Amino acid sequence: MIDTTIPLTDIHRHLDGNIRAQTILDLGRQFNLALPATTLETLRPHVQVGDNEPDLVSFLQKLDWGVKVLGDLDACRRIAQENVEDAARAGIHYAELRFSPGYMAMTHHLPIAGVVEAVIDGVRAGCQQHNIDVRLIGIMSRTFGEEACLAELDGLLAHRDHITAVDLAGDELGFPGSEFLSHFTQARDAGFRVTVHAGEAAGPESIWQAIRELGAERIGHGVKAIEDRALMDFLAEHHIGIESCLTSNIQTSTVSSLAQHPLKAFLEHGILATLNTDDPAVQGIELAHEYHHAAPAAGLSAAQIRQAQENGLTIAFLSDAEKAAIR
Ligand code: ES4
Ligand code: ZN
Repeated sequence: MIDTTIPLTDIHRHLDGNIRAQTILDLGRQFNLALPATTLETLRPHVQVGDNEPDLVSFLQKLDWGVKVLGDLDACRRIAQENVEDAARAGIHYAELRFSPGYMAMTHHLPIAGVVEAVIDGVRAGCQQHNIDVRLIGIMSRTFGEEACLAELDGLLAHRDHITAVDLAGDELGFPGSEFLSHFTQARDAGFRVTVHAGEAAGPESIWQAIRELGAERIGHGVKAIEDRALMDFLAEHHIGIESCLTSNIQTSTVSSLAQHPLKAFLEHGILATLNTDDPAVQGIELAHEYHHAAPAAGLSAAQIRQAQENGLTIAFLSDAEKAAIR
């Protein structure tokens, strides 16, 4: 159950993985694009996972139509604003919304710094209309290689004051973190906080790499930490939080069933693990589903679910004063 006395956070939520199906239709029409379908019902299988996907890369392909319809910067502003509205409607008090500006810019050759600015503007507009606090995390999409990630970092640095952290997402097996050392050195030097998708498709060594070489303060998914006892100890001791996304891990075939998910073991080990969505529209879920269905199915007790909720604020990329203000 969601504890109404604790602020509800979603600190692993992809803005570009959460574009409304109706908006994809609207923008497809506006920009005269040949979509694979023209009704909500027939579009759904193209933009939402149905059965579980065989792997992470297949899952990620479901995000493609959402960004292919981003024909101009206004479209980027619109989907950012709608994301804030949807998060607020989901009952979230504090969200960290992450996005890959290069991925959003790619199809229609938009300027990357312009995409970053449009997202910032859309989020600002959404926050003025809804009772929610939002911070932005800029993603470097490893799937498109080192050069593309450098271009993303440049676009994020152009709006440094409005971006809280950076992340590395995408194809973890094809593009190991070791290829992105200079990106993260530069990001940390600029004062960005750091979270990294690791231990989702690859093993525990990818999590060690993210911490030791990229400077990750939190880990996205981190599922494979369960295979390395010393890593579990390290995560607990050094307060490195884990952003768990239970349903996502089933849908990407990272974990075979919720009963097998390591989140309960992470919490029992004293790791600051949390409950989050990932790409809610693509997944066909919302945060309440993770609290009310996925977490109990993963064997979490009511007290452990409450602990995970509490951890969300503990590991949020906020100062102590900002956390106090949200309570
Ligand atoms: C991811 Cl872009 C994205 N969305 C969800 N899960 C992911 N894992 C790696 N990249
Ligand atoms: Zn993710």
